[in-house]
Amino acid sequence: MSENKSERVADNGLINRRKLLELGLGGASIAASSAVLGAEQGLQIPDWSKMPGPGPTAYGQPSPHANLQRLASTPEATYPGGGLSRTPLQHLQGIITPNSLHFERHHAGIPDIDPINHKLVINGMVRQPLVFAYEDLLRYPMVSKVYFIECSGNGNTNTRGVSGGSAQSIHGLVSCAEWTGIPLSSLLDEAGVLPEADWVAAVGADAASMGRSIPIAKAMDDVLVALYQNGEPVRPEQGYPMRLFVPGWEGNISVKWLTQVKLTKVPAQFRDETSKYTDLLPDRRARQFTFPMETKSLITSPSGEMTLPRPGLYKITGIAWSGSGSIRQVEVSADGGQSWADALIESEQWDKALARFSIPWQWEGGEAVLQSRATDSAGNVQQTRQAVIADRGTSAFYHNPGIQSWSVNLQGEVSNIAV
Ligand SMILES: Nc1nc2c(c(=O)[nH]1)N[C@H]1C(S)=C(S)[C@@H](COP(=O)(O)O)O[C@H]1N2
Ligand SMILES: [Mo]
Repeated sequence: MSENKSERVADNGLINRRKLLELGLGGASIAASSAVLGAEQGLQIPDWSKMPGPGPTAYGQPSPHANLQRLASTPEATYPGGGLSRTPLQHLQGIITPNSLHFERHHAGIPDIDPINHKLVINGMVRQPLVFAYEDLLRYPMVSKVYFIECSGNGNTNTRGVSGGSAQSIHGLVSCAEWTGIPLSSLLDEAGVLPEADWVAAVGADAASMGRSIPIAKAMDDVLVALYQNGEPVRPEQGYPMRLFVPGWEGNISVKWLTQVKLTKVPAQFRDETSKYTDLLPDRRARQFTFPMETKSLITSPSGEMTLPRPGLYKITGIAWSGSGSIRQVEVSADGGQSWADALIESEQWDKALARFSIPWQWEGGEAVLQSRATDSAGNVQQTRQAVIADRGTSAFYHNPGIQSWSVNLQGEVSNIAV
C-alpha cells in the first residue's frame, strides 16, 4: 500500500478526500488481474460470453446478483394497511432511490385507484372552485426537481438509545427521486385564492383520509402536485395517480392519492397534526407544525451489521440532506467526534435533495467510532444526539436528526451505538 502518499487529515486513519486515486485502492494491479486479460493462463472465456442470452423484456428487473430489498414492518391485525418499508441505504450509491426501493409509509394501505374515476378538487376560500380529472392535469406545464422525502419518525429509535440496527433499519425512511408535477401555485392561481386564506388543507383518497394543513406561503412556493417519479407515473405506493409533494418538510405532509385542496383561514387540526405528528416535550406540552426536516447525514458504508474483512484501506461513504437548503459540507470523524476531516461531495448539491459524500479511511485494526456531520446552505450544522435530546427530550417520537455513531470493534464488526 502506498502509505507514504496518504495524507492524514484527522486521527484514527482518515485520509485526504482527494487522495484515494493515488492510493491504488484495491491493491489489484494489472498483473494481479491478468486472468481477466488472459495474459498467463490462456484466454478464459466465461459461459455468458459463449452464447446469446435471453432477449428484451417488457419491464426490466434488477440483476439477480444484486439482491436489494425494502425492509417491511410486521403487519398488525389491529391496524389494517398500516405499516412501512425502508430503503436499503447501505447498498445504494449516488442520490437517486430506484422507484422499487423508495420507502413507504401507509396509514391504511395502498388504494387501487383508477385514474378515470379520480378527481382533484380545489375549494374553500377561492373565487372559483375547480375539479380536475387526471387527463386535465396531464396537459399542464410541469417542472421536474430532485428532492428527498423523509418520514419525521426516521431514526427515532436513536432517541431512546436502542442499540443495534443497520443504516436501513434505523434510517431507511428517507428516499430521493426526481419528481415531475404541476406547481400547486399554478392551480391555486387558476382557482383564485381569496386574500383571507392563510392555510391550505390537503386530503388523500385512501381509507386513512390523511389530512394536513400547509401555510399558504409554502403552498405558493415550491409545492408540487406530483404525477411522475423518476420518469414514470408515480407508483401506487407513492400516491398514484397524484400526490402532493412538499419539498424539505416532514414526509407526512406530502399527502398521497391527493383528492382535495381546501383554502382556509386557520389550520384544519386534522388527526395527523394533533394526536399524531406533534412532538411531546418533557413538560408534557407538545410542539405542533414542526415542518422542515433538519440537517442530517449518515455514513451508509461501513455501517451497522457490516463486517470489515481485514485491516486496510476503505472508502467511507454516506448521504446528507437538509429541509432548509442544499448541503454545503460534510465532515467525518473516525474517533467518535474528537477530530474531523472534510469529506468529498460526490454528487450535485441540489436544494432539498440528498447529497453523496465520501472519504478514504485506513483501518489499522483498532477500535473506531465513525460519524458524519453535515452543514447546509443556511449554515445549519447537524446536531449531536445529545443536543437533540437536550432540545426536545426523549418522549418526542418524531424529528431526530442527531449524528449517527457506528462503532468498529477489533473483529471489524460495525454496530450502532448511542453516543
Ligand atoms: N394519503 C396518505 N398520504 C400519506 C400517507 C398516508 O398514509 N396516506 N403517509 C404519509 C407519511 S407518514 C409519509 S412519511 C409519506 C411517505 O411517502 P412514501 O410512502 O411515498 O415514501 O407519505 C405521507 N402521505
Ligand atoms: Mo411519516
